[in-house]
Amino acid sequence: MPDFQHSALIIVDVQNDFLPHGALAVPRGDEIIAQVNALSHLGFGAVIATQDWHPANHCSFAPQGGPWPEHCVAASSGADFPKSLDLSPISHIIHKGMAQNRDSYSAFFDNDRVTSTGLNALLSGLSINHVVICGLALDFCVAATAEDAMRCGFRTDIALEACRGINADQSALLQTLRSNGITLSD
Ligand code: VGL
Ligand code: ZN
Repeated sequence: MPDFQHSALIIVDVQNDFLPHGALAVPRGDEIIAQVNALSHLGFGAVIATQDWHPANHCSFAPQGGPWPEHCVAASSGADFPKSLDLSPISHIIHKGMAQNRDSYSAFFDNDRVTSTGLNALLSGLSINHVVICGLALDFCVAATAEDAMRCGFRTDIALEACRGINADQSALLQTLRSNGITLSD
């Protein structure tokens, strides 16, 4: 059992655009929502939810030369949490990817590895030393969040049953995460 008082749950990018029929749908992404809702009621000291929150002309979008279809435009319905996600246990919401000229996969830092979202200071201020991460997509924003959580000194678990990835084969990724000290639980 984790020491819940000093543990935070980080729910990464459970947003309509990453669910089936969304603009950047993660296969079977909807299957995690019941698991996420169960985790969020376990009594974590903080429950953080992130939202990918891009300006309309974000550099990650294909028309701007980026790798992704337009998704999660700030305050659009695609950026909303799905109705099935229980918002009541969520203590803090972190928006990321708001700068036009750089992306932010991680909940902690932009992809420049410099600009902070403030999550590290927020968790440290709450005496959190352990994080459990779940959400979408395992191979992008969940993995980047877990790697940064380790770098920031948190004991870091990924709740695999409450994650789905974009790529079909996650085995190399899981090996890398494990070798970086991240605990994969199910
Ligand atoms: C994500 C691609 C682009 C994610 C966000 O949440 O994993 N992936 N923006
Ligand atoms: Zn994005």
